[in-house]
Amino acid sequence: MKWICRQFEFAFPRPALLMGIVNVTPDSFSDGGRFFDTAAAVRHGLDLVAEGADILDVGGESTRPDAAPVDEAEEFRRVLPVIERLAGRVTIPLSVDTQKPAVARAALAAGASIVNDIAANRTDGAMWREVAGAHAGYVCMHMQGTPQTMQQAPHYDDVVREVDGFFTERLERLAAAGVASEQVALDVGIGFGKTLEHNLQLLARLDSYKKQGRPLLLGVSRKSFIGKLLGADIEARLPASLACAVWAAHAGVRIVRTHDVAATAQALRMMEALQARRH
Ligand code: YH5
Repeated sequence: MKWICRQFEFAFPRPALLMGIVNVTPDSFSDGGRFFDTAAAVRHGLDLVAEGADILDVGGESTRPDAAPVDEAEEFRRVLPVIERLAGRVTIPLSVDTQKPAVARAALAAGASIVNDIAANRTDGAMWREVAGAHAGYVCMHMQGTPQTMQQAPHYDDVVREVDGFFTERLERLAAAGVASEQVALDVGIGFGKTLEHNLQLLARLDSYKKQGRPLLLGVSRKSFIGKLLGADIEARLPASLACAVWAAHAGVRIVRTHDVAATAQALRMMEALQARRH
């Protein structure tokens, strides 16, 4: 199985890929200037590469439940300078975490190779045309509702089956839009329109998605469901985040999205050393 992201090509099986999270958020120190948040995000991205990241995921829009949407001009100002600067300084693929086709297009022009679409384009084909035209990688993530409404009353009859049906339908629509299946990674979207129980069921049954024949990406790092299950504050969720990463990679997840690249790499490399010795 291959994942093609423009000039980059990942061939599986291989050790799980680490996608390091680079959030570009307003700088609380500067008086309206944009310099410091750009510089801090770039520095953080370089640190994550030194920790062993295989991909950097750059995002300018908070997608936490209830977060206000960021307008397009603001998202451009946050994300583009960071992608431009990182593209000139790292050799690994850059991903842009955006729901907006215009932001994706500009990020691809600035050197990004992957579009991480948490909305998976529920509205129209514009995002998919950008991905098809650039031969970019595409992360197709499941979300019920929108970031503003998704946690109000998530409901599924069978969350594992419904997410599987979503993947099947989206892979068909993507193909029709000119996005080859080899460009696509799938993501169940932990925390996006899911209760604690839904998140746990998805994690418990990750092996259900192997038959889709596409690499699975998973983002659990520091998420609220860990706090709900275990009562841990956000800064104390690393141990459970690592447990989920190891569990997921053992179940076949190929790309782990994380804030904590070095710690996650250590946990995954240990699991993989043991996995390689099973017979
Ligand atoms: C994801 O799962 N998640 S942004 C709240 C937290 C901690 C972390 C309350 N983008 C994903 O990371 N893209 C995000 O603590 C993503 N998969 C993909 N593909 C949310 C996030 C977070 C939210």
